[in-house]
This record gives sequence, structure tokens and C-alpha cells, in this order.
Amino acid sequence: FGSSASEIQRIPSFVTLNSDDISHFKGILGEKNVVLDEDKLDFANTDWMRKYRGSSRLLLLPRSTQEVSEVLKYCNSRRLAVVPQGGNTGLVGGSVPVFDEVIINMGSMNSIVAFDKVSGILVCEAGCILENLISFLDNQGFIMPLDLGAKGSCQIGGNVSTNAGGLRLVRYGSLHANVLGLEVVLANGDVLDLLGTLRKDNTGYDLKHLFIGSEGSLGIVTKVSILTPPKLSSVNIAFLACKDYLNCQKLLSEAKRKLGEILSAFEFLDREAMDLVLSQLDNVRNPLPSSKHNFYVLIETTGSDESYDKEKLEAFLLSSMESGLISDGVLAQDINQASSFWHLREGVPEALMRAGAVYKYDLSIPVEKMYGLVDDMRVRLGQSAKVVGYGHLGDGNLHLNISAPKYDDKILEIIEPFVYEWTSRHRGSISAEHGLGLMKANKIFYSKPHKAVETMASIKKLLDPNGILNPYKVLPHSLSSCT
Ligand code: FAD
Ligand code: 2HG
Ligand code: ZN
Repeated sequence: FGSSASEIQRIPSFVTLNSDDISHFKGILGEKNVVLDEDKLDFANTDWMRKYRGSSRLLLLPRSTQEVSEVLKYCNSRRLAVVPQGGNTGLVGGSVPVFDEVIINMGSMNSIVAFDKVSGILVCEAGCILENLISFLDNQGFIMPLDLGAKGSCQIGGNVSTNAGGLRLVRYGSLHANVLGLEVVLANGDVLDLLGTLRKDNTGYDLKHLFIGSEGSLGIVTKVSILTPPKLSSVNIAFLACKDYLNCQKLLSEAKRKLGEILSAFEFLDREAMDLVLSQLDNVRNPLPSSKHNFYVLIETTGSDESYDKEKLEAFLLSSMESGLISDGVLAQDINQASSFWHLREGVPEALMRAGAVYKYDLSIPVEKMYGLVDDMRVRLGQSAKVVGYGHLGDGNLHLNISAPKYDDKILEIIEPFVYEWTSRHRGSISAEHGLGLMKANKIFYSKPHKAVETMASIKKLLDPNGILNPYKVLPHSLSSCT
């Protein structure tokens, strides 16, 4: 277990669910959208890593903004705490209850509202699964500005609420840049219509940004308006090997300079990450099997001119080979090979899950210092656990994972608080893209000054005075439990 319910007290001002509440919800949502079934509840109570587990007795499935509004209004008046839930793929224990909070899953709100083929602006409901949006847009000749390994389950509302980064951020920027508008239901049931579809709108405070990355603690996102880039015809993917981390770093600088506008992903895996994927997943093979390499880099380019893009990438690869930055490499020859390269990179979280217990840290660290943490952690842990480093090198985002046969407090004591202190000392962030959730709510001060956290708590108090929305998450418990 990570940061867990055992370290926290249930907030006493929250009431416990009774049969009148259940009847009331049935009146709003209809019998079949009020779920009491134990198996379904077990699934919704348990996170993707099976590390965080709540004990909610109720799962609600609203189908419209109006229903979300009525549900929240009632919960607020009764002081019933709730957890907004999307695809439940979050990695910080934010998407499941800590105690008996009512789960509001957005999966039934999954319609596309509008798509403007001229501007590329998509408006959809929050429960749309990312992969479905990707397929929809593909048919229209567009792409989503974000992509991640959990695309088959995660929802756009969850992506927005976590400000998910993913595999293409290096090219298209974060959701703060691409989300044009949101519809949000506040804790008291009020509907905040911020669903603009304009690139430019400087009329007062841009409130949507408060909800992007707020992890369900300020409101429930019900609709999203997002700018989508056109699908370009030429995509190339190279899988490369580097002998050391310094070469990966230099390769990144070179790629930014020489590939420039066509660079669309720059990901890395260390040898331990690659070994884990190869040993744990089926139907995978190392595209560079001739020798064991210390680091692997996946570079993707996306552009509009096939021969120009290929020439540019090949020239870059050749010069990087000649200068010794790359020790081996292969360019995908067809779409199957391209997706097999992506499968290796996107498969790391699943491989880690299969290997046993995993301690996950998602860190922003200046690129030149980043891998020092992995080295230091290996020294500290010795043979007691495997230390795996991989992630979005192009964004300065390290995924440090520590894999052990089973959870052990002694291992945790070696890792924490060292990992947070190290990150803070190097002016990094203790959450690059996954959020704080339950896992890191109490660690926020490693990355934010007291005054900033107090301001966040004031905003929370203003928007959710009774603290019913995703309690125990995001903000430190000392500031958030006094409702
Ligand atoms: P959930 O997990 O259900 O919820 C996440 C948080 O958002 C919770 O706090 C929840 O309360 C809140 N929430 C969900 N929906 C709403 C809503 N409609 N309104 C208000 N609050 C809401 N993350 C990355 O950033 N980059 C990656 O590359 C990446 N890769 C991943 C790969 C795998 C295999 C897995 C399992 C996870 C990965 N993640 C990644 C983490 C996760 O997928 C993202 O955080 C994702 O955005 C969560 O979406 P979700 O719909 O599953 O949300
Ligand atoms: C990824 O980039 C996800 O694959 C998961 O953000 C990261 O497993 C992790 O630590
Ligand atoms: Zn990631």
C-alpha cells in the first residue's frame, strides 16, 4: 500500500449513506444507473494498480449534465462525499474512494456533441473514451493532441481533470494549451458553462484552467471543447540505442534542433525497462537484439511531406550514428513495425504490474540531472528491488519505478522521503503528469510554497465549501479536513 486510508481519519462531518439516499438517487437516475452490485462496486472501488481500495457502497452513472447537477446538489445538501471517476486508470489513488465516498462514474456521458472540420474543434461529453475520440477524428482527417498508453479505457474528462501529458506533449503542448472550453458542475449543483470554442478570449479570469488538473476536487467536468490538429500524411518512427544517458540527452538536443517542427515524440527506456517488457509481455521482441544496450530511444516524426520528412530523419540518424550518439537503430518499415515499437514503450506500466509490487514516481527533473536519481536509487536499494527508469525525455519527465516481489515498508523507507527531497533539491516537480491524488496530497510542499497551497485551499473552500468533492486528495490533509 502507498499513502493509505490507515494514515487518515474519515472526515466526521460526512454522513453515511442510507436507504432514503438510494431511493432519491433512483428517482434522479433511474433504477439501473444506481449500482449496488458487489462485483461492479469492487471494480470501481479498486484502482488500476490494485494498490488503492475504497469501500463505497454506491456507484452512480449519470447520463446528462442535468443529472450530475441534481446528484451533486443532493450530495452537498446531505454532506455525502463523492469521488468523480472516469476510466479509473489514474496512477495516484485519486479515482477511487478512500472510505465510503459515493462514486460518480462519467462513462455513460459518451457522446460527441459537435465537430468543426474547418477549425478542428471537437466538443464532446466527458465520458468519451480517448481511443474512441482518436478513431472518430481519424475518420475526419484529424488527431487528438494527446495520446497515452491507457487510451483504451481513460476518458477525456479524466484526461482533463489530471491534465494528462502522454506521448505527444513534446509536439502539441499540454491540455492547458489545447482545451478551449469546459462545462463543469460545481459541488452545489450549479452548472458552470465555460464551453467556449474560441482560440482567443481574454474576458476576465480564465476559469477553465482551474479545473484542468484539479483531479475532481473542484467540480465534475461534463463537457470538453478541444482543439485537434489535422492528421498529417507522413509519420516515421525510429527505435534507437544509446550507450549511456549522456548520449540520450545529447540526442534530444540534436533532435530538437535538426528535426525541429516534425518531431512528435521523444521517449526513452533504460535497459531494465526493456528487459521487463521483454520478460513480462507476450508477442514482443527487441528490434535491436544484436547486443544489450543500456538505453533505448523512440523518436517519432510527423509531417506533411513524405520524401522531405524521411530525408530529414535519415540525415539526422546518419549524423547521430557517425558522431557516436546512437550505437544502433532501426526505422519502422510499415505500420505494423511502427506499432510494435510503440507497444514496447507503452507496455512498460503493464509489464511492471505483472512483475509484482511497484512503487511509482512521476517526476519532472531538468534533463541533464534526471538519470542521476535512478543511479542514486540503485545504490540505495542494492539487490532489494529493481529500479526502472523511462519516460517522456522530450518533456523532462522521468517515470521512476521500483519493482519488488511484494510491498515492504522497509523498501518504502529507503525510497521516501529521499525521492521527494532529491527532486525538490534539483528544482523538479514531484508530479509531472499523473497528479497528486491520495498518494502525494501530503507531499505537495516539496513542489509548492506554503502561500500557494494556502491559496489553493481557499479556492477549494470557495468552490466546495463542504469539501464533498474527492476528499483526502490533492491538498494536504491538514488543510483540507477542517470542513
Ligand atoms: P480516472 O483515473 O478515473 O480519474 C483520475 C482523476 O480525475 C481522479 O482524481 C478523478 O476523481 C478525476 N476525474 C475523472 N473524471 C473526471 C471528471 N469527468 N470530472 C472531474 N474529475 C474527474 N497519464 C499521463 O499523464 N501520461 C501518460 O502517458 C499516461 N500513461 C498511462 C498508461 C497506463 C497504462 C496507465 C494505466 C495510466 C497512464 N496514465 C498516464 C495515467 C492515467 O491514464 C491518466 O491520468 C488519465 O488521464 C486518467 O483518466 P481516467 O479517465 O482513467 O481518470
Ligand atoms: C507512461 O508514460 C505512463 O507510460 C505510466 O505515464 C508511467 O508507469 C509509469 O510510471
Ligand atoms: Zn507518462
